[in-house]
Amino acid sequence: MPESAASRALRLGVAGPVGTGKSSLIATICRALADEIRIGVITNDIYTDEDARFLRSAGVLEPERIVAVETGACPHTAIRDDVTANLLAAEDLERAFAPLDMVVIESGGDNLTATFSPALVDAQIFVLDVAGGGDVARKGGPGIGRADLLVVNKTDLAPYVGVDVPQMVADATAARDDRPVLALSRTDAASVAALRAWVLTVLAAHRAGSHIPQDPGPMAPHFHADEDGTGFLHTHEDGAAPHAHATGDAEHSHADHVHP
Ligand SMILES: Nc1nc2c(ncn2[C@@H]2O[C@H](COP(=O)(O)OP(=O)(O)OP(=O)(O)O)[C@@H](O)[C@H]2O)c(=O)[nH]1
Ligand SMILES: [Mg+2]
Repeated sequence: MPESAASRALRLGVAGPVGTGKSSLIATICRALADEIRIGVITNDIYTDEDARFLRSAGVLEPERIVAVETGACPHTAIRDDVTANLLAAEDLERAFAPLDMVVIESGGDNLTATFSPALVDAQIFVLDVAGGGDVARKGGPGIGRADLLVVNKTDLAPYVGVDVPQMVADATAARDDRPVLALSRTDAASVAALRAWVLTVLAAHRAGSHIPQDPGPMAPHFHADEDGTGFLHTHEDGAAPHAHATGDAEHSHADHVHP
C-alpha cells in the first residue's frame, strides 16, 4: 500500500533566482528548529556540491543529514520535469534517519519561472531578495504568484539598494491574491521567528492530513540564449497553453510572464 503523505516527513522546497539566499534561509530554518524537529536537507547544484558544503560548514545539522544531488542540467528539470533523483534522495534520507519530520530541498538557482512539482514537495517557498530590485515582485510568475510562501529576503540591505520593503511586500501580496509574503533578514530576529512559525504551521497541517500540496503551475516558456547570439525556446507543456513570443531578446525573456 502506498505510504500516506502525512506519515512521512514534510517535504519543503526552496526555489528562487541565483543568490537570493536560499541556502542561507535553509540554514536559518535549521538553526531555529533543529532542536525541536528532525530535519534533513537536499541541495541541488548543476555541477558541484557547493551548497551542501556551505550548509555542512554552517554546523546547523549533522553533516550526514545534508546530501547533494548534482542535477547536471537546468535546475528546474530536476524539480519539475524529472524529479526521480530528488525523490530517491529524499526517500534515502528518510530511511537513513527515520523518523525525520522534514526534508528541505533547495533548487539550484534559476529564473523567476522555476517551481517544484507537487510530486516532489508538499509545500514550497519562493525566495526573492531586495537586491534584485523592488519591482521584481510585481512581475509575477508561478513561484511569486502561487508558492506557499514568498520570502522577500535580505531586508537589511534595502537602504543600500533603495528598495521600499513595505511597498515590495504590498506589491507581492497583490500579485499573490493575499497568499503569505514574509520580509526576512537573517539579522532580524522577529522575521526569523515568523519564518519558524510558518514552517511549524505547515508541518502541523501536514501531520494532520489537512495540508494540500499546491501546484503553482508549469514554467512559462523561456528563451535559452546560445553563445552565438541565437538560442531556442524551451517550453514545459504540462498544463498551460504554451506560447511563443518573438525571440532575439534577452535570455529567459519570459521569466516575468504570468499565466493566470
Ligand atoms: N545582507 C544579507 N545577506 C544575505 C542574507 N541572506 C543571505 N545573504 C547573502 O547572500 C549571498 C547568497 O546567499 P546564498 O544563501 O548562498 O544564496 P542562494 O540563493 O542559496 O544562492 P545559489 O544557491 O547560488 O542560487 C551570500 O553572500 C549570503 O551571505 C541576509 O539576510 N542579509
Ligand atoms: Mg544555494
